[in-house]
Amino acid sequence: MPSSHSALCTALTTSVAICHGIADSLFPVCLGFSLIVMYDAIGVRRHAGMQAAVLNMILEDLFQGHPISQRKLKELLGHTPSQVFAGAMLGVVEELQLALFRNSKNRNLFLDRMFDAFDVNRNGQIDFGEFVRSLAIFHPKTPQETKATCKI
Ligand SMILES: [Ca+2]
Repeated sequence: MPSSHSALCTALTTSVAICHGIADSLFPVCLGFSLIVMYDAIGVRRHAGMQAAVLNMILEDLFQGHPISQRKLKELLGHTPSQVFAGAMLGVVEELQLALFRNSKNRNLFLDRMFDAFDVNRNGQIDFGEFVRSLAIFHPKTPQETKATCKI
């Protein structure tokens, strides 16, 4: 089963990347948070589940017929790396689909961001000068400082 924690974290990170851009300071915070959660799912939580399975077996063997507790320790705590990867991809794909096709305003967020990047004077129209100036961002000889000002 894909990791729902990983899906949630990558969906959050993808959403921040779409809405604010990867240059925004919020993006590395979300990315770091996602990586920590996924690392814990594979590491700490998974191993705690494995330890719980061993403890349950030991308690069964030691106190056979005389259980010290009716409740067993929860063994399914973490995820395998492939479950975390599947969860992470699920979050990214779902968030991208939402941004592209199914948001509440039935608008394409990527196209809106592209339009906003081209419409420099914010008059709701892209004139020829804005179009040429915006395309120049993609030219290999455009200085990096100029490219950095483009927030697509
Ligand atoms: Ca304009």
